[in-house]
Amino acid sequence: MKKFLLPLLALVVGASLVSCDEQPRIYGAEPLEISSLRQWERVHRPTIYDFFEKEVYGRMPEKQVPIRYELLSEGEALGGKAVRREVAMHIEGMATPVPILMYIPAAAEGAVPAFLGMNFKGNHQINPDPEITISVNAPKGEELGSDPERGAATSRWPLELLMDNGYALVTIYRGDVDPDFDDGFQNGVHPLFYAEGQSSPAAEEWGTIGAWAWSLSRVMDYLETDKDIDAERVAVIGHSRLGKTSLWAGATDPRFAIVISNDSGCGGAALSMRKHGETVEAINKNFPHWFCDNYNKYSNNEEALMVDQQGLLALIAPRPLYVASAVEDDWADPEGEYLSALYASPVYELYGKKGLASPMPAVDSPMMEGDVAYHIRKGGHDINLYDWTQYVKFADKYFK
Ligand code: GTR
Repeated sequence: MKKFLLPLLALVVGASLVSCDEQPRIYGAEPLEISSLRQWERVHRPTIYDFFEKEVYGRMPEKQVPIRYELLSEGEALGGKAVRREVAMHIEGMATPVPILMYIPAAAEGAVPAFLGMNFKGNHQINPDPEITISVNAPKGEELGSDPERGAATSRWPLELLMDNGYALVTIYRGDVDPDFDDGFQNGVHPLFYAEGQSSPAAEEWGTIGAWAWSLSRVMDYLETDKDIDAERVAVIGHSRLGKTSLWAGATDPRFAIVISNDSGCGGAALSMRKHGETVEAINKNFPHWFCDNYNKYSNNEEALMVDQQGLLALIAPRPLYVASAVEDDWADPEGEYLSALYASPVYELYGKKGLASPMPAVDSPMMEGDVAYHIRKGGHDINLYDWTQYVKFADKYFK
């Protein structure tokens, strides 16, 4: 008799576990109150992940293309504070390699943690360092990329701060992966993945943000082989459209140990259903190549979204997340960015992590006691020393 009892018990327990699984639902722009971690991981997370893949950023290809990494140059930089390294990422089929630019603290003993982020205007614009190779794809006429000047974006990349605090910086130029204009996906990485006869991504396949995020993962593949970088301590960071990119990279690749979104706004951290500042319609109209085709369904139809952008942030849990805004950046809806991080917080709490506190903090009063951090600083749409100072502090909590 006894020997029948045990399997019977297992059957009953098993059945009740299955039957109490919550069903996926329309989440809207609400706090993600899920009854258990198990429900989150088994039901809600996969559903929400699937939604962002098929309806927002588009699915990345399953197919792999051969990628080879080649050391291009190495030398002392920043008056001896850093080692500058350039590594070419040769993606088979691409006309030009993607140069990875790295600054590694010279004083480091052993592998260091790093910040990895894409730049807007070309590697040579992040610092006046005359040894940085000029990005060949930083063309005239491309939006924001027309200025060939060395060091033009120095204020966005505080290398001294990073070196002094023991962090490496790793960056690539967005235009080397997928140029930031709508050409029907004929240039950049997309064509490498077309099936026979295909000439543009299907409605649920990746747009430009998806391609950029994918490329950050390919940089991560390289970092895992670089003995000077501790690949388990890499924070992915981005500003604005590249903040949308860092969030999607963080959601799709769990190797990013910290995820940082600076002024990412619509299609990034901000809630879309508030329709404050940039709307889904505006972003799809002005940047038709950023998202997948399916995202057009939500132009002027935000209520139809299964979940708002808090769902994207929750996909990053339990890894530390930092969302930041700027007071004058109303187009990116600071309050919507804050609320989104707040509404993702219950998922962090399921993992025993500390979510974001309420109410929204005052200007220049970063909230980083928990694992979901937020600040709103004075000034406009930009990433500056103030922002980076907070990100270094936050990273120190986990990486030091
Ligand atoms: C704006 C766009 C935003 C933001 C920004 C940027 O024009 O409306 O979504 O991404 O560009 O990337 O600087």
